[in-house]
Amino acid sequence: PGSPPLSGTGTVTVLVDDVNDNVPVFTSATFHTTIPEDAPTGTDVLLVNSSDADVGLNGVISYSLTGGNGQFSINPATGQIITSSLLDREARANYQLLVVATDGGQPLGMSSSATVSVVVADINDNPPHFHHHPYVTHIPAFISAGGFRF
Ligand SMILES: [Ca+2]
Ligand SMILES: [Ca+2]
Ligand SMILES: [Ca+2]
Repeated sequence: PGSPPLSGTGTVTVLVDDVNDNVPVFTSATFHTTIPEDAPTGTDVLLVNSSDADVGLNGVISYSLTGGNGQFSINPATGQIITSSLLDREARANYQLLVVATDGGQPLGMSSSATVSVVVADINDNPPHFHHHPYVTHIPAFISAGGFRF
């Protein structure tokens, strides 16, 4: 004879501190896009996307952009690349941008990068011009102003 064993159920919650062990991952290592040379300043060029498996700040991504000669800028929070000035295909027809995604890990975030190749598409914005001017007009010097009659 003995007392029955006591049993019961309970819930134990284990809190796991997240460690910043995941680097932001872009959906692609390289992106390609085309934009017409007459695009106004502020035109959407491309939305780059990356994800980070960590939680909290360790998974919050901010974007920065280099290259592109100051012609492009990126929204640090969304990854949206826009034009920041007017383009001219006759001056430069393509750009290679480097986008870096950095998470908010402390003390140092982890980062990864992707390249964005931008082709500037031609718009017919230059009228044909003559290399030589075949028509040379002489206006006789003796005709005074107001001397023409139409
Ligand atoms: Ca991370
Ligand atoms: Ca042009
Ligand atoms: Ca053109």
